[in-house]
Amino acid sequence: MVNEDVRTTAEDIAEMEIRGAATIARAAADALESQAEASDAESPAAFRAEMREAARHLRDTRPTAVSLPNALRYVLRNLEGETVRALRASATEAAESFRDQLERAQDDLGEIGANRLRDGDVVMTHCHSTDALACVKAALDDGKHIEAVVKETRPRKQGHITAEQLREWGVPVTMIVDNAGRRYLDEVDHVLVGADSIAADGSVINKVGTSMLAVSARERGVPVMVAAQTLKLHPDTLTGHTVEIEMRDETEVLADDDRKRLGNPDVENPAFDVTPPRYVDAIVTERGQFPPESIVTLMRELYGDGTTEPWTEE
Ligand code: RI2
Repeated sequence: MVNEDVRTTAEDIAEMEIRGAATIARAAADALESQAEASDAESPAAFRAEMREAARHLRDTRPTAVSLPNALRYVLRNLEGETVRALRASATEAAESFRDQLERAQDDLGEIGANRLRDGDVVMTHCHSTDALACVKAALDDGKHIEAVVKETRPRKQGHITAEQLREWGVPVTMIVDNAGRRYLDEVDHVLVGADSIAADGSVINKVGTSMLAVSARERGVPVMVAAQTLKLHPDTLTGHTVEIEMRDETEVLADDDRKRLGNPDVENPAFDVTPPRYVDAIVTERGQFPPESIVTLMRELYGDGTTEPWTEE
């Protein structure tokens, strides 16, 4: 029942060929659209069941970035119609409007984040976040000179993607290993990171290593700015749930041969960690900038009724 595009997208998300919370969300909406378009369901009920199954398949890939279930929820909730044809059209429309909102949100967020960056500022980045880089891009478009210290971000080295993008925009980049982060904090004006999920208490769930960087930044007096569209707000945390931290394959940390040579130590590979709100200065969204402790008001406004799981079987 699950269409080939959905399978491929799910695999690509799991393997991180498609990565980054916003990009994952967009790919998930595209995949549901393609499921709808290819569907040969003979009744509205069968069509809806197919869409739910496709959503579950996508949902099961990576557990931490809430943009994925938020995207699936958006498309499934906007399915409307009494015929398969009408339902199919509503899926396409929902996916299109989701993509539009996503793009607009990132642009608006970038403008707001850019207001925090002054001409000549140096930012330190961790991992690769399109939301965070949207702030740098908007500052560059405003004519500001921005430089960057880019942490490589082990184990997947997503800092390389950040460095490449910044260099394309002409930003001077200094690449450092993660362990050099504290040393270089004296030379930067902002720590600028993205988020995979934001909890109701303002905790930021982002690439593992973010919390260590934020604690050091607080100690050094460097402000920590988190760029995160409202799609990253995690509605389940309004009702006391915690955000599941993805544990990835151990070979990302230590290749099998090396592990054997070291006497087969245990290896753990959490992809994300939790930065408590007291180490974060501002969460920048497309709806404005918020101190982390007050993000819950926005979350209630946008996702107050949002913990339903429309992909579960009826
Ligand atoms: P945007 C990434 O996770 C990083 O943790 C990054 O900060 C976050 O997604 C947000 O990315 P991964 O998918 O949505 O590389 O801002 O594990 O692009």
